[in-house]
Amino acid sequence: MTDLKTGTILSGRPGSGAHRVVALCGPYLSGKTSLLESLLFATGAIGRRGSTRAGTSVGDGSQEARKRSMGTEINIASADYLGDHWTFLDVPGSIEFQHDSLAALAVCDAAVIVCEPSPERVVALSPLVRYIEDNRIPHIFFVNKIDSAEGRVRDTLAALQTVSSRKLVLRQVPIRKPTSDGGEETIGYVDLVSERAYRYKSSGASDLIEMPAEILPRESEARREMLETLSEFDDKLLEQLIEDIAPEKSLIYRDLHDEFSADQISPVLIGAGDRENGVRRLLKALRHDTPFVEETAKRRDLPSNGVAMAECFKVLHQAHAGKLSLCRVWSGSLSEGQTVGGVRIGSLFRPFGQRLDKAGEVKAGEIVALAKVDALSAGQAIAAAGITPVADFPPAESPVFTLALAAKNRNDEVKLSGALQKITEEDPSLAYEQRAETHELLLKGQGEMHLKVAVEKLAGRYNVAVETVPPRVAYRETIQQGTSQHARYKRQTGGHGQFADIKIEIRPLPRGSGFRFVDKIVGGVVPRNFIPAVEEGCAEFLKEGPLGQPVVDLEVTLVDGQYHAVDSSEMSFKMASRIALTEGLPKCKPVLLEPILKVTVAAPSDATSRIQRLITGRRGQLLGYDARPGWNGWDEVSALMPEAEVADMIVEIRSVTQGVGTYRTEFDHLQELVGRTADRIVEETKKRAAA
Ligand SMILES: Nc1nc2c(ncn2[C@@H]2O[C@H](COP(=O)(O)OP(=O)(O)O)[C@@H](O)[C@H]2O)c(=O)[nH]1
Ligand SMILES: [Mg+2]
Repeated sequence: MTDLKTGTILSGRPGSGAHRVVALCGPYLSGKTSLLESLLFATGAIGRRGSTRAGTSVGDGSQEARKRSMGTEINIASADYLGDHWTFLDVPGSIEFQHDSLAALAVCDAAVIVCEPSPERVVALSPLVRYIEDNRIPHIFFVNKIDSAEGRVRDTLAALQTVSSRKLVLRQVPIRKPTSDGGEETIGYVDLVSERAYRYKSSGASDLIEMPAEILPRESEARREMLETLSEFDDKLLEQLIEDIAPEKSLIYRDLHDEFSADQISPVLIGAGDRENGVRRLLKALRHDTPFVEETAKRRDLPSNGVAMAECFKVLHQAHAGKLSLCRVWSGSLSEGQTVGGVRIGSLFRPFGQRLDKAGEVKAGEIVALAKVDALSAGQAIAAAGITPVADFPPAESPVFTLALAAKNRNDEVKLSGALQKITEEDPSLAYEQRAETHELLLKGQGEMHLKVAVEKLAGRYNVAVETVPPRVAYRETIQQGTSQHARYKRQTGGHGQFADIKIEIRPLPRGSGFRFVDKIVGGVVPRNFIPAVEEGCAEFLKEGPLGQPVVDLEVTLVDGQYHAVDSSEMSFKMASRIALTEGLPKCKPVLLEPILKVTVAAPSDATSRIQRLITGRRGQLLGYDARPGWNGWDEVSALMPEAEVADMIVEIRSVTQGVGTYRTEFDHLQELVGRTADRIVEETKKRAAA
């Protein structure tokens, strides 16, 4: 097929047997997995339409997903439709599992954004739409659940336009009918290009019906809008509209195709995914307008020269199959036993829900699971040059929620670290880290549910039971005044004894100074070789001060001392400095220091005042707010907040922003903490030390 505007030859043609990939994305519960089920049923890929509610759908088949009736991982299934091969990537909608959607979007030819028929819910789409636009991914909006829509489609359309910088083109208008209870229901639709009316059925293709007379004014208004938008990118159509010539359908279809694949417009379709309404209309739009693999490879700057090349977008670790690298083949083909870039390709599988179908060979455009290619992980490609990173693959989001983790059974610790390595390779937005300051193993991710599912995976798939607790804050302590302290360590046990005598001065230093040791010994009252031992003894003691925390920002000066020619040793001077600090520090008004973070919260502007209240309610000090750069209708609020108050803040931020608000932090300073909170922390630290 030739692109009529640019003259370039396009390889694929609907019906040519090409392999295309469509991502189904959108908010949690908008109906993506139900839509997948209908797409598979309508194309004959499955013989029975299951449901997510009953736990019988192809998607969401993992134990974690079934338990919640909610997607926690990408679902993959393929179907043949009118001579083409389609793979659908149904991704979790929850922002906490967003990494899988970004990975799916990286390898798709087009995205279907499944949304609720409600203007109020549109804001939840904004980060997703923005990501899709930034990456120039052609996308269709599918306004779902039209059966239960209360408002009008045009209101949802207007709301969608506020989060979309591409021109939206409504391709269908609903046919509505009054119900017995005084409301209205959608019984079908008019296709605005063909100007045909259809009546929905509870299953199967909609029936062609006569155009209802009362819909005509709305239909011609919506059609006019559609044509006007398309004409913004096509002068020929514009001329015809100006001269009042009715455009040929073929011209309208061509404009829809070209402007969609060039990511200039986004078509808007309507339907009800769980009952196949509008599903065939969606399939047809995809069939005509979805770019082919070569075009997508070109958009991504990936090779499409016929030489084998596949990009891994997700890793799965399975009990039987071992490591599976889910890939899209961008160019050439892959077959079992072939060597690509020095790496031997073992078994190949086509994923279908939870099933893996063995494949001998896969072609450009397909989604395939490569078994046991250890070195191939998400964001890497396998090609003639070996395994190399892909430049524009989405990086993992930084974590916003953390828990401390421990194996319930101490013997499981080795198993735990192996399992963590696997689940974080499957999901790079999950991370773990041993934190030296608090001696905790931290699991970090995108929210409470995200970590809960990770913990379930550890137990369910790797048989490692773990306990989680909120992570400890890395408190410090310091002193508020100085003192002089004398200490003598003397022991006489059998043979030769132990003797050391020192006099030190302790004084506070400004924040950020750490620990400083000064030696002011004159005349060799403490021999040179013992002085480092005094410093070491102090440093060791300062790891846990009178309040139970590491002591910082103080100076210890060794001013005087005595030694014994036989009994003194490094050991005895170390002991003397411990005694000096044990007795001296409590006289220096010790005080707790808590880490204060600079926090920047990003949220839609209508939530800004609620975000500010949330911050001040958590001992935060507001620094100001501003428009979020490049984000229409969003603000950024900045504040200084205690680390302890930030730990679970994401839960509240999400609840006041329909899930889309987010934040980032950086360490700012340590700040003195006194009063009841400080007393409680000291108390808890003591209890823990005693336990
Ligand atoms: N009324 C109605 N409900 C739907 C429709 N599509 C999905 N649902 C329901 O919405 C809920 C979420 O569906 P699901 O497909 O799991 O959503 P996902 O989170 O986007 O994958 C389920 O209870 C579905 O039965 C629809 O078109 N109409
Ligand atoms: Mg789902």
